Order: sequence, then C-alpha cells, then structure tokens
Amino acid sequence: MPKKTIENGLFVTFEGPEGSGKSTQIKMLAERLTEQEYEVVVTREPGGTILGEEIRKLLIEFREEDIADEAELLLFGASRAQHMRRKILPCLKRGGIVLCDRFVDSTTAYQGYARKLDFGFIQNLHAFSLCGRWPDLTFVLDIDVDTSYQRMSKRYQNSAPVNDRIEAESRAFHTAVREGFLDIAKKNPGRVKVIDANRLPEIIAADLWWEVYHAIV
Ligand code: Z5A
Repeated sequence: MPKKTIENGLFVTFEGPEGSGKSTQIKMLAERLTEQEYEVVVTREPGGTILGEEIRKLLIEFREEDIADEAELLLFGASRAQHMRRKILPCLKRGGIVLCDRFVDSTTAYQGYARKLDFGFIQNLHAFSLCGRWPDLTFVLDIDVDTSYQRMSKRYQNSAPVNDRIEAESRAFHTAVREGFLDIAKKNPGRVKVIDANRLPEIIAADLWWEVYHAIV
C-alpha cells in the first residue's frame, strides 16, 4: 500500500528535561500516525545515524579526559549535520513524518543556557547543520527538576544505571536547562509548544495529537 504523503514532510521534535516522557510520547504518536498510513521515521539526538550513534557514545560515556564545553558543542553539531543530511531531509523530501527525540533546542538549552557558551555561535552552528530546514513543530515536555530526578531514580530501580556524563551535572545545571527550554518557547511561540508533562501519558498524548493533526490537515 502506498503511504500517505505530506508536501515537504512534517518535522516534529521533542524536547525537555530528562525523564519528561519524550520517548513514551514519541512511541504513542508514531503508532497513531503509522495506523493512519503515513511514513514515520523515529529518531534521536545525539545519534540517529551510524556516525551519530558513535558520537553519542563519546558524548554520553567518554570519561578518559574532561571534554571541553566547546568540543562537546561541536560534537553535537557534527552528529546533527550528518543526521540532517543522511536521514531527516531524505524522509521529509519523500513526504514523510520525522519524530526526533531532542534536536537544536537541546543544544541551545544545555550548551547555551546551562554551559553558557556563546548564543550567536550556537545560532550559526544551527544554521550550518540544518540546511535551512527547522522543525515545523517542537514540543517542550515540561517537568520540574524534582520530578525529573524522581522519574530517573525509579527507572534505575528496574535497570542498571547509565553512566551518563550530562545527566550527572548539578541541580543548578538542570534548573538552567529547564529555564532555557521555557525561554526558547517564549521566544518561538509559533513553533514551540510547552506541554505540562506532569499528567497522565494518555492525556499528554491527546494534546500532542491535536497539535500534530492541525499541522497535517
Ligand atoms: N544533549 C545536549 O546536551 N545537547 C544536545 O544538543 C542534545 C542532547 C541533542 C541525551 O540524553 C543527553 O544529551 C541529555 C541531553 C544532552 N542529557 N541529559 N541530561 P538521552 O537521550 O539519553 O536521554 P534524555 O533524552 O535526557 O531522557 P530519557 O532518559 O530518554 O527520558 P525521556 O525519553 O524524556 O522519558 P521516558 O523514557 O519516556 O520516560 C522516563 C520515565 O518516566 C519512564 O520510567 C516512564 O515510564 C516515566 N514516564 C513517562 N511519562 C510519564 C508521565 N506522564 N507520568 C509519569 N511517569 C512517566
């Protein structure tokens, strides 16, 4: 059966603090869109390509020496440049839907607001890696830092703890990240929607579906 297509595709990104439910919501939305016979590509950053997944390992697990903040920023940019050209743009050109777990706003929030790297440089890096195609719609799933910590600790009761370099940052760092996402949303009200992620997953999913449905029709 040929898939339904959308002119120029639809590019949706999911942002927010750790444990805000991005993966949970992406899975639910992907199932719904697939049932409706769209081509859906689910992907993530850092990662999404073979090269990107290698870079992801470095960014999250590398502990052999301290990674300079500037080097970290460029690694996220390298992963994205590959991701955009080899996976995201080809899907959008076919008229498909890309659902991406974290994207440019994570770089602005983590490396800009929290690491305090130069915002002008970060914007230029976005322009360089994106080939002019920004997400059509971005959901910031918002939870506070305490809720984020609670959800992560619950998750680690059921699996081995992940050796995550960025997750291990201070409470002040994660607070700055959350505030960064809220500020990005304020500055980009057309593209970025803040979603209260402190509700039942099914209720959040209904809100997301409403937004995506209106972006498609
Ligand atoms: N990073 C960066 O610094 N710069 C960048 O440019 C980019 C990323 C792209 C990647 O982390 C790290 O890289 C991240 C930012 C940084 N570091 N930090 N901190 P990641 O991809 O490995 O992980 P993550 O994206 O931070 O989060 P996550 O662990 O994958 O969580 P999630 O996908 O948002 O949530 P989830 O897995 O769907 O749910 C988490 C738990 O909460 C789970 O037990 C669920 O059952 C539960 N859950 C989900 N929804 C709910 C609701 N509604 N109520 C209650 N409980 C829920």
